[in-house]
Amino acid sequence: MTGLGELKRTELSVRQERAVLVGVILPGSNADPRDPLGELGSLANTAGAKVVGEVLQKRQKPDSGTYIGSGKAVEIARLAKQENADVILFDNDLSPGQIGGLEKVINKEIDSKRGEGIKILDRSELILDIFATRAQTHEARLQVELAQMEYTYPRLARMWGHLERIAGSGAGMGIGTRGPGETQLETDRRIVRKRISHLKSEIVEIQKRKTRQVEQRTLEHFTVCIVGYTNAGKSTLFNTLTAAGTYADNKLFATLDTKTRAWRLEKGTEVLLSDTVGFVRDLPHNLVASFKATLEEAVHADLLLHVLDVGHPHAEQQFQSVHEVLEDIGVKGKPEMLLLNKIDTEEGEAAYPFWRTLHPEAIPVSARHGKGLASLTEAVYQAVRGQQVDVTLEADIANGRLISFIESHSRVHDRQFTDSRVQIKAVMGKRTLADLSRNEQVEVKLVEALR
Ligand SMILES: Nc1nc2c(ncn2[C@@H]2O[C@H](COP(=O)(O)OP(=O)(O)OP(=O)(O)O)[C@@H](O)[C@H]2O)c(=O)[nH]1
Ligand SMILES: [Mg+2]
Repeated sequence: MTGLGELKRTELSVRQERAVLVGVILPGSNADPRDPLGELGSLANTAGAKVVGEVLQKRQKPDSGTYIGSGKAVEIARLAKQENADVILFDNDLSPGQIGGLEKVINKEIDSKRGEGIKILDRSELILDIFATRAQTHEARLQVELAQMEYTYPRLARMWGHLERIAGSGAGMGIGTRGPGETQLETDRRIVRKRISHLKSEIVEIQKRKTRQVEQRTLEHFTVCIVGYTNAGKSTLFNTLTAAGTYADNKLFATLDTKTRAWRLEKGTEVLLSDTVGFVRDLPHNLVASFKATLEEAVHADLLLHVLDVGHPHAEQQFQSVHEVLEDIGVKGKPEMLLLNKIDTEEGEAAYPFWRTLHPEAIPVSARHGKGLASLTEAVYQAVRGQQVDVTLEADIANGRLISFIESHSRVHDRQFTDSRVQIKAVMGKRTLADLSRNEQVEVKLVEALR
């Protein structure tokens, strides 16, 4: 992947750079009116950039050539020059044509002698760039690459178009007069198309395998999935509950791949707990599609734990965005517990009573300090308990494997021994019981099932 790989890295990634943020507020915009560029700023920091300036513009509708209008673009250019910025980040999604228009106006104004000129990225490209650096599993990497290629392809094509005109000028475009550059462009385009179709088929294979895995797990266990807006504290909660040591960091999108671990509620009652990627408003469309797979745990879960950073100034919007994304990926009407997180902070402490009046069942917690986790565990236990049965099993004493299976998969409250038999009274999950009854090698007698 010669030419393309380089283009991607040099043109479309954000590192330790100086960034100017730009937002255009249209009627009905989703941005927070009190702090319209706040989230873009967090995203920029997450990508490693330093914000050195901000420009806001209210418009009735986007300018077709430059989105923001060329007068305002000149203003952005002056600010960027004054602040010695490397990159301009737009909160709005731009068409390839608009990026081209902006580059022209801005770089002309800056009178760039720095070769390439200043980079311009939109919000989706920024999110994709962050995803690209955070992706940890093979699957996540493939998914991000695909989304990036699909989103970016028209833009690359535009760059190529530009080069093509240079290659073509003066030389004519007839057969036999192709410049060497042009051949390279055609090769690159073919590589992109081939790569996209290769990525798609590999992802389909991985997803099939994964769906089978998740379905299998769901059959055997009660599954609980943590969801929530990015940076809400999902991984911290996951770690505290399972002591698994997942990466938690004060950066957006610290977790990109779903992690699943056993979470022991009390002896004999264990559920599978999954941590997921953070949600964000206006997720790039390609990403919603490709991340549906990493959210498969949420699709199949018996219960969702929705973690909310309750003291966050945009908590309400984040709460809503999470439900929108869930709906996008086809999760509707699933049992959900709302966790009001970060109540140890001043903001959290001030905000959670308000949320409790709106959602009386919500559980205030501090994932970081382990507060409220006993109530959470109890509530989840009750949810699982609704799916459990009281049983009396009878088995041969000599069948040690079976007995230890029963003891490790249930809560035994009584044992009676008679000659060569043992009678066990226990509480266990319906699924475990179903498994036991189905297994022909198991000499188990179901004496009674109370529920
Ligand atoms: N004060 C306080 N901080 C918390 C609490 N829970 C999480 N945090 C902090 O919030 C930041 C984000 O936590 P994570 O657990 O990484 O959040 P996440 O929801 O997994 O984020 P993504 O994976 O990026 O979507 C970290 O700095 C945590 O230490 C809490 O209960 N109280
Ligand atoms: Mg996380």
